[in-house]
Amino acid sequence: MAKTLVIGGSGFLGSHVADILTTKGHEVYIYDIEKSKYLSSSQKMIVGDILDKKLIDKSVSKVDYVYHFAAVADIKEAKDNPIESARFNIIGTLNILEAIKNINKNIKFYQASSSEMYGGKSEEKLNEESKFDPKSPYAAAKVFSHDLTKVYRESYGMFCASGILFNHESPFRGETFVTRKISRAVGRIHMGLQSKLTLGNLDAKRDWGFAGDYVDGMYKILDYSKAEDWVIATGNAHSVEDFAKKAFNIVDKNYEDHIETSERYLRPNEVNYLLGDPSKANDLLNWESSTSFDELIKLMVENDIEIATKEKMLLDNGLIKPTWENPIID
Ligand code: GDR
Repeated sequence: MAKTLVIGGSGFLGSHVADILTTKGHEVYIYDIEKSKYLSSSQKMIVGDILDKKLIDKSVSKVDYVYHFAAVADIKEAKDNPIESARFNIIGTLNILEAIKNINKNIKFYQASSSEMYGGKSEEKLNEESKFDPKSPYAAAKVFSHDLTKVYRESYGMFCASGILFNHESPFRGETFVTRKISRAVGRIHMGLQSKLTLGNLDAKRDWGFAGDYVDGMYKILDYSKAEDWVIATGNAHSVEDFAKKAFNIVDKNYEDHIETSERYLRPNEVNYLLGDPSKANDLLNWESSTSFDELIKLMVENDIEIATKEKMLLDNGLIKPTWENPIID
């Protein structure tokens, strides 16, 4: 049975990957600073810091595959705490690669690279050869880890692959990310629990796909005959405004009646436009994103209407207090 370590496996993407690997018959070890909320009975949990070299070594020595997601993934949080974030987002990767190099060079390694590395200045379709131009400490750290993955691949003949994921969303997305922030608000507005939603730059465009589809892409990346870099994206870009408009349409509301904008959510060095070209993964991995933009919005909004319905019931029964006029903080 294949043994796999998912570092950062309690997080959004890591827990999705841990799940699919478990269903594919892998023995899964989740490594994270906190216990996974989604831990299943067959998965093993290792609670530890990515900088704990001894524990990383011990954990790596048990497995055949390592997926590395541990990072401060919230771009604002990484900007506000750049030194703390760099510990995870830079040194963490180095710790894992060193462990694999020293313990067993046959272990296959997956690096979670990000479309943020491109910087998003132009409207070109971005592929594996496109130039990086990071705009935040988060993106700069991702470029470092991406390059390091290539260095270990080329210097030591290790199987080190990177998946350059464009924005990946699902009902499990954290509530501070814009798609979930919108779908949560739509659910609550629909149930009469809030009236306004405050956002930042409505013109920013992203290539948004369904995280469930992308997990399959990541699996295929380590299953491929060679370690390479891979863009995982839908090939379509939409604005934040498009997302909001469609999300409010689902509950027959006009987004313009509910959305306000505030400087508070604007980014100093904004990434305006990100559009991926997934041709290489389509052709060689036989992977493609199968959930459309409209389907993605629908599944997120429906999930959040269900959550808001439960909240309304608790409120009506006096079990929670109505403190949520504008509930999403950042
Ligand atoms: P992103 O995701 O930064 O692309 O990174 P996010 O959803 O935070 O922002 C997308 C775009 O929406 C604009 N925006 C807002 N963003 C937030 N969070 N809140 C708002 O109110 C708001 N209003 C407008 C942003 O300015 C931005 O342009 C995600 C993360 O998962 C990264 O870890 C990952 O690497 C990339 O996707 C791919």
